[in-house]
Amino acid sequence: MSEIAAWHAGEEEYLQAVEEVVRAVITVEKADAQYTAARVLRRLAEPDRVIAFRVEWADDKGEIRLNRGWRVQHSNLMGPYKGGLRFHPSVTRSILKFLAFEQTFKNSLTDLPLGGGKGGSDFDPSGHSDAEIMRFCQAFMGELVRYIGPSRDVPAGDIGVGTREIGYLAAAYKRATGEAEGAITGKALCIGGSELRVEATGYGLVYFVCAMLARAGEEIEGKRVAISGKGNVARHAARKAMQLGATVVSLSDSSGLIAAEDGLSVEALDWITARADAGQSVDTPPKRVGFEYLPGKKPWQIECDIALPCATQNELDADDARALVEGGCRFVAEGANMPLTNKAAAVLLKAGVLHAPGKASNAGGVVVSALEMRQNAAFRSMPAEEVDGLLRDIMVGIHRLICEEANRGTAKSTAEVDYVRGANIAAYRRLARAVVDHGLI
Ligand code: NDP
Ligand code: 2IT
Repeated sequence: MSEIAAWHAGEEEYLQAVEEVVRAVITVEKADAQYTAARVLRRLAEPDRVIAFRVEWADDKGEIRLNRGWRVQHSNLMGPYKGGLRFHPSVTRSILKFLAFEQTFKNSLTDLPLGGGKGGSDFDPSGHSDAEIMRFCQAFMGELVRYIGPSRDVPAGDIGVGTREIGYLAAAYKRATGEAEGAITGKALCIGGSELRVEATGYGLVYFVCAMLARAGEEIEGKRVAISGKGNVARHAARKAMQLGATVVSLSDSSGLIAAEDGLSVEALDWITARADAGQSVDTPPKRVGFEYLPGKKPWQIECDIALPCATQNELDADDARALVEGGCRFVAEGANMPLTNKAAAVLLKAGVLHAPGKASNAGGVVVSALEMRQNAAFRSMPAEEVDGLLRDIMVGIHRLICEEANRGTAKSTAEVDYVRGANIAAYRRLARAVVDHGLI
């Protein structure tokens, strides 16, 4: 780690993500002469390349604005670079490097032919007109286009990049290349998107949780589920959990907590969705929707059986983890990427709370992105039921793979799976094999 820390000095999020993997897999690498000789971990800790560029665009008054853009192409060992684009003022090179690194491990768990990448900008879409967002997307793609393509690098959405932004980005790609094929996923259905891509991450997260519960001899019906965030992932996780009979006790956003001790209603979720889609705040709910908005608060003090952090990195710290344990929470599955600090993860492990890392439990989004690529390449679209069935099977398959890995060579009881360790080792084994098979790249 010391050489890695020196090479990536000051990039805290990146080092945090790499350290978690190194801690889990170092003994596996050291036990294998081929992997040790190939320096697999050291090589995986260096992205293939980090592309940085200036994005200039004009606002509605004609004034020139500048933002920074990046694409981190982490690894194409398993297939084209694949991963989302994030537009948020907090975006830095370190954050995109950690996300690209995680994506490489996540994508290898899916067993689909996908490498790992991530990109984005420090542009903040909130408060901008539609026309400004479109001009920004056109300018961003004006640079990105030279680095991507269907068998090279296929971006998608993430925080601040949804179906609207993907449409503008896809159009700019078409205009610049003259190619109509899909070099970006998350497109609206009418322009070559897939059924259920919007819902995929949240639904896949709940399918993964159902597999965790089934292994422990339990089911989701009747469970209390605390969720953070009110974006794409959070809302669809809430929707699926409610459909399956769970009580969703919270959502949240960057300003506060949506608390519903007796359970969020479908009407409340619809209201939140409509407000969020219109860029309006949810801090003054009408009485009929039946939830409270508590500024500055987080969901983890509310008693729950299952916690699903679905907002952003490091949103859940050691104190929050202790509050969850005290409130009776027994399952945590990450919808966001790296939402737990390392200390929070240690608290859960010590307390015996089953904790699924995002690289496993939030893989549903990239899985349906891969199905979108498959449909684009085949000039054929799949019905929603077929996509849903494949999504469910792949999430259950990732769960099975991790449990097999976590229990390899141990006599642990079925309830005691270390999902973090299992996911990291299972992903590492696939990547290590590919590193060795490629020789020097
Ligand atoms: P959205 O932009 O739709 O929603 C993001 C949500 O997180 C919003 O509620 C936002 O609050 C909140 N949030 C963002 N940044 C912060 C912050 N710094 N502090 C507190 N809250 C914050 O994004 P997604 O739902 O798509 O993404 C959420 C998480 O899921 C991210 O970690 C992303 O990487 C991960 N993910 C997304 C996938 C996808 O397919 N979209 C796939 C796999 C993982 P506010 O409403 O106030 O802006
Ligand atoms: O973090 C993620 O997995 C995503 N934002 C989705 C990536 C994708 O290519 O669909």
